[in-house]
Amino acid sequence: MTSLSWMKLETRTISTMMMSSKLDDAIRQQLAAAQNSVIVGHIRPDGDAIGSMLGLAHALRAKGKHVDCVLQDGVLEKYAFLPGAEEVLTSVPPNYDYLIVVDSSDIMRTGQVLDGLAAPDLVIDHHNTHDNFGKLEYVLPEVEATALILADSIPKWGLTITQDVATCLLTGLLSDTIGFRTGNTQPAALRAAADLMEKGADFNDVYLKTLSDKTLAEARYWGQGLSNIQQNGAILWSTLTLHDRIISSYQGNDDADLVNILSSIKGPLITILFVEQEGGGVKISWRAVEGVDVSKLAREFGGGGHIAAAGADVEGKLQNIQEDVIISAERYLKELGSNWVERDTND
Ligand SMILES: [Mn+2]
Repeated sequence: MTSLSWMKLETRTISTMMMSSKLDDAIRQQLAAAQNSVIVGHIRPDGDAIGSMLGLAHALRAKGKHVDCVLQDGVLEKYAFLPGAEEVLTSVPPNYDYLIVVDSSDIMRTGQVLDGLAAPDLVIDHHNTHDNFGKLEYVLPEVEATALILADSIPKWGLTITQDVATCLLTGLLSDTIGFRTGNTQPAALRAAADLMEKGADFNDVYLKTLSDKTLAEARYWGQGLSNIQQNGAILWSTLTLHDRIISSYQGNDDADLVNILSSIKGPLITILFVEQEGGGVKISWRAVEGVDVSKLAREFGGGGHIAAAGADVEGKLQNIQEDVIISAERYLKELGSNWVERDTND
């Protein structure tokens, strides 16, 4: 395990170094020239997508720029407290001169809002399954959150971290690290959070609203998901059906972060959550312990993400998809198991 953590640190150092100052210069010039930007985040937006999008928007607006923010699914009620959340659009307005996409591993993650448009001018992301789709790509797969990349880069790009920027970026950072709980959390993330506090972000308020506060409907929806838990060997999974959503009066089409509760259950190597979607299809989330790479499994089903946390949207019937996904996880663990044995023998 020690060697794994060391490798992670190495990768991050190398990828950060590879992010050349030439690229930062190009972005600074382009942002300075742009007058009317659009920033797009991903479908079923989480705190990092919303916080990164709004944070960058506030930084550009502070320079007198016009910026529109676009999320196909809009902003969840829990993030309505963020400055600028009320102005988020659900489609791209005409006549923009600069298009930015944040926190999206591929163009499909943005939904249909970019259909028929030219490639984005700038893509900022941190997923290790990232597929390039922008004219400029600013991708650091080992950084904990897109918001953390921005906290680092906004000053380099000639912009200022105002109080509004700080509040939005801290939300993204706390959301993706689940309050600095994820295995990839590095000291720089904690330092960045301290800096954002000093720029005026209210840590306690952001923490409670992003990670702690629950509505009654969310609690009931969790209850459904918790009673649907199943386990087979090292794999634990649960399901949220459309029926679960209706009887708990939950309005979202996501898992209300139930996956974070499931992945806090000790024992399994892989945790999977299936969320049935309207019109057929299933949203799948994978979580893994250190040493297990679930982004590979998500890739098999057309999705992607991080080594320890990944997702996919799959068309088809819940039951069939569930069987296929669990079989694939079992097969992967079997392969991994034999590799571990081989490695031990070689050592
Ligand atoms: Mn993210």
